Amino acid sequence: MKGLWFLLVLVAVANAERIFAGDQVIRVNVQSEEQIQLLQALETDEEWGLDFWLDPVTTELPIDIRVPSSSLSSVKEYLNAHNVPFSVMIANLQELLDEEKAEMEENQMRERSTRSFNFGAYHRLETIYSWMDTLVAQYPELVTKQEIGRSYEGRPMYVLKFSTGGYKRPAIWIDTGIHSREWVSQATGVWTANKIATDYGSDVSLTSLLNTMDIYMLILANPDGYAYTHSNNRMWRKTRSVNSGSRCRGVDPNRNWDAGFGGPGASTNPCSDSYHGPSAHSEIEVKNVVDLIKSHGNFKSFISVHAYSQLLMYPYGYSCKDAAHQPELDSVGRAAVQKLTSLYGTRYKVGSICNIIYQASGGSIDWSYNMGIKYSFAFELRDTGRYGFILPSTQIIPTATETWLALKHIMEYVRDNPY
Ligand code: BHK
Ligand code: ZN
Repeated sequence: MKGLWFLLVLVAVANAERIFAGDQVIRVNVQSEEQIQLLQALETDEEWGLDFWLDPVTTELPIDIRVPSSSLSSVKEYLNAHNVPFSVMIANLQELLDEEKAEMEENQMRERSTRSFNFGAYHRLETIYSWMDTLVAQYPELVTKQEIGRSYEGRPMYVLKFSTGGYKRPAIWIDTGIHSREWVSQATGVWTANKIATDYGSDVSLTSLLNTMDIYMLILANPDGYAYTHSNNRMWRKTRSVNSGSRCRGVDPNRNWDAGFGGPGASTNPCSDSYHGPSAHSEIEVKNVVDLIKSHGNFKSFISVHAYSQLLMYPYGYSCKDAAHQPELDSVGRAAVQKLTSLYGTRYKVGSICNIIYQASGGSIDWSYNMGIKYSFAFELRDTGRYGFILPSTQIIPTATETWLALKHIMEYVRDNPY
């Protein structure tokens, strides 16, 4: 009898959703290299269990850290003792998460009773996958769904292909959600796919684009991670693969590409959120994309969408040297951001990954660029840290709408500048 109870409790604990009661997200404004090193020392400190939302790398950017409630006083004492200024961005993370969950559940009920899909809401994986079938059914002449492989845990990975015909036309790649907790990325992917389908035939420029080019969208680039953010841990970023010899799971799928793999700006520690994995393309989710891009062979643009910080970046991340096409990429990026900003005044920074955030090796757009896909870009969507990864769903449509202007600019430029 006792054994049975023990088992039940074990199962409950194993499947329990992580709560973040009393956790705070603090913003640290470091003022020197020494202070950065002080923070870096805490990155893999297991005792305090800090979760860096923005990494400690330069003095030019804020560092956002989720501090577990149990470590709050120690962390604040530590920062004060070293004269490191900080402010509290999110005073009680669980409160935000509870609101987010309640909103999702309310919306789910509404969607079920009205048989509709709300683009201004966050959705679970199953809902997004069944919405994809609706979109394909609505626009069968334009949209097809293609399984590019399975995730580590066996979930299908679906690409939406927008094509009006032809064989391997020059194509544009857009992936969202490679980091599972960056929810506005996947939500923007869903909105954007719908936008492309509905505007084809009425938006003259998009129509001309789709008459000569294809667009591929991978909305859930990290399906296991995404499912896990709903079921167990809202703050999960990596894949869910088992790391041999470690009790920590997952690889950072944006450190796993064969571009400066294992270099600076990636971790060798399987417990780190930027763990690069045992080898390049070890993650099946990354390998599936690599195989599709290689076998297709005619991608002209590769765009990867993250959140948050409001940045538009181009290669390189693994090196701080200028890419061969730096001036052109910079001017395309600046023009794209100008369009984005014109809608609601949202401000973006433009630059190479290494120059505007930090050196980061094994990133997807460095790989695509080195594969010869010149127009390789990465977005970091809203916001700049007020809500961070927990961006309220009221901001999904405004974020997607402004981002569309930038995406469209890049795509039109690619159409008008064949190479
Ligand atoms: C984006 C693209 C390529 C290399 C780095 C980045 C920054 C991104 C990351 O991989 O560390 C930051 C991030 O997830 C938050 O979206
Ligand atoms: Zn990311």
